[in-house]
Amino acid sequence: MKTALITGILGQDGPYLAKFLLEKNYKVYGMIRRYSNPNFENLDYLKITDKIEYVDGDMNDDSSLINLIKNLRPDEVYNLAAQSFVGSSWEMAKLTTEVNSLGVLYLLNAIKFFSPMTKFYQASTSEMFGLSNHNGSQDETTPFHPRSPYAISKVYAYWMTVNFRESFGIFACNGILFNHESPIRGLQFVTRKITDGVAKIKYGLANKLALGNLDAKRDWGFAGDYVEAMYLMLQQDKADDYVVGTGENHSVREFVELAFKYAGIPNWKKYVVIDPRFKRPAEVHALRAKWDKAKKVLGWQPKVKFEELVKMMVEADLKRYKQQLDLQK
Ligand code: NAP
Ligand code: F7E
Repeated sequence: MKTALITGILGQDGPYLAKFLLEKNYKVYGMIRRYSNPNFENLDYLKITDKIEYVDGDMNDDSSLINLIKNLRPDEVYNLAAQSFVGSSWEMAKLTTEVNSLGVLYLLNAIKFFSPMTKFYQASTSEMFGLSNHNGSQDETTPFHPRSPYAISKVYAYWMTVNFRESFGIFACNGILFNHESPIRGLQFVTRKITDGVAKIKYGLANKLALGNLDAKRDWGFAGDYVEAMYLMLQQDKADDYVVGTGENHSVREFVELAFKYAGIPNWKKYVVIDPRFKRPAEVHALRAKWDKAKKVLGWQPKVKFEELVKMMVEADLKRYKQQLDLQK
C-alpha cells in the first residue's frame, strides 16, 4: 500500500486529493495544525473524514515537519498548505512568506535529510505569471511577473522545488495550477463568494452582493479534475513542472451573470454593488492556461466546463441554505 502525506488537508484541494488517493488504495496522512477545534466540514462534504489518519504539523515549525517526514517516510508528499488568499497577502506579507516560502524549504530539507526517496508535489500557481500576458496564454516557458506578496512567496517555493531537484536529485515537481473551484471552495474567493451570495439572495437572507473588479479574467476549472494531474506528476519516470488549466478564460462579470441565471434570479445588476475594499493594490487582469504539456506527457485533461462548474456551485449553495432553512422550520 502506497503512503501519501497531504498538507492543507482541511482546505479545498486536500479533501479532493485525499478522496482520489483513497480510491487508489493509498494510506493517506493528513497534516493539521494544532487547533482546539479543527474544521472537518470539507472532508465531511466528501464523506472521507474517518478514512484519513491525522498528524500534527505546522508549516511554520520546521521540527514538526522533520518529525513527520522522519517517522512516516511517505512515498509521496503533496504540499497544499498555504496562506492562499491573494487579497490578504498584502496585509500579511510576512506570514504569507513564512508559510508559503520558508515552509516549503523546511519540508524539502526534511525530505533531503530523512527520506530522500519521497516524491514531492509543490502547489505552484498561475499567480506567478501575474502581468506576464505572453500573447494571451501562459505555459511552462512563460516568464514570471508576480503581482502580490502571495505570488512572490510562491515564486520562491517554485524555484526552491526546482533547485532541490537539480541539486540533490529529489523527485520534486511543481504543478502550476490555474484557478480551480468547487462547492467546498473557501468563501472569500470570488467564485464561492458569488454562489454563496446568490443563494442567500434567493432565500431572502441578503439583498446585496459586494464585489471588486468585475473585469478580471481567470481560467477557472474544477478542483476535482485538477487533483488527478497532481497525482499523475508524481507517477512519471522523471520529475518536472506542468501547467494545469482549461485553456478558456472568463470574466468575474460572466461568472456573476451565469450564477444569477442558474439560481433563477433575473436582473443581477439590481443586487451587485462595487465595493473598493475588494479591489487589489495590483491586479492580475487576465490569465489563461496553455496546458499542452500536461495533456501530452501526463495524458491529463479537464472534464468539467465553465458553465457546468458555475451550475454545480450554485446548486450546492442553494441546497445548503435550503437544508438550513428546512431545519429551522
Ligand atoms: P485552501 O483551501 O486555502 O487550503 C489551504 C490549507 O493550508 C488550509 O487547510 C490551511 O489550514 C492550511 N495551512 C495554512 N497555513 C498553514 C500552516 N502554517 N501550517 C499548516 N497548514 C496550513 O487552499 P486550496 O484552494 O485548497 O489550495 C491548495 C494549494 O494550492 C495552496 O497552496 C494554494 O496556494 C495552491 N493553489 C490553489 C489554487 C486554487 O485555485 N485553488 C491554484 C493554484 C495554487 P487551516 O484549515 O488550518 O487554516
Ligand atoms: O480572485 C477578482 C479579484 O480571490 C479572482 C487563489 O486560489 O487562484 C486564487 O487567487 C479575481 C481577482 O482568486 C472580488 O480581483 C472581484 O482578479 O477568487 P480570487 P485569485 O486571486 O485568482 C490562484 C490561482 C491561487 O493560487 C490563489 O491561491 O476576482 N474579484 N471581486 C474578487 N476577488 C475576491 N476574492 N473577492 C471579490 O469580492
